[in-house]
Amino acid sequence: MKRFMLGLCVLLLASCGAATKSAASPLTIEGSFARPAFAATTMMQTPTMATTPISPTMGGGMSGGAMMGSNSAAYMTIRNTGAADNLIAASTDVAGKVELHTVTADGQVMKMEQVEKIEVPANGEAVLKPGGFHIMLLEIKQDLKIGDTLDLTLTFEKAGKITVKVPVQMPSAQ
Ligand SMILES: [Cu+2]
Repeated sequence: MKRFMLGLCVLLLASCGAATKSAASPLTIEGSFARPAFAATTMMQTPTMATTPISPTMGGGMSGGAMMGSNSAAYMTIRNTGAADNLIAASTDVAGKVELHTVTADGQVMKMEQVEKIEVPANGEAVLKPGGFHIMLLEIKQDLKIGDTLDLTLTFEKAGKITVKVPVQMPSAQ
């Protein structure tokens, strides 16, 4: 009987497409923000055309799109009161592509590198900040102005999907 109830819960959760924060989740997202960015499409297309997906970018995207596009990055602190978890993906409507990145030092040169996951230690926290782990927002589809808010859905290995409202602002300190 208990097993049946559990299965039912899983089914109910799965049927709820855009999942928000579960009350039972041990994870809390604090101090999130994203850098301002400008969508190249607003300069290239009329507003009506911008809302119509006339040229969907596939996979890595077209080189022209990548050249014209603008990038942003989202930062936050993920607090965990439970067992170890991993941030494995993120998505948002305002970006064509979202990647998990870190910054590594190659001698004196700092460069960004894609990572498969960002660890959230048990009873600890993962800090995403400028110069370290971040969520890279590529192929920005609409202008991200200071004061705007974007919906960012984080996918965790154990906790599942959590959607957070991320304000657009300049990083206060490096
Ligand atoms: Cu990056």
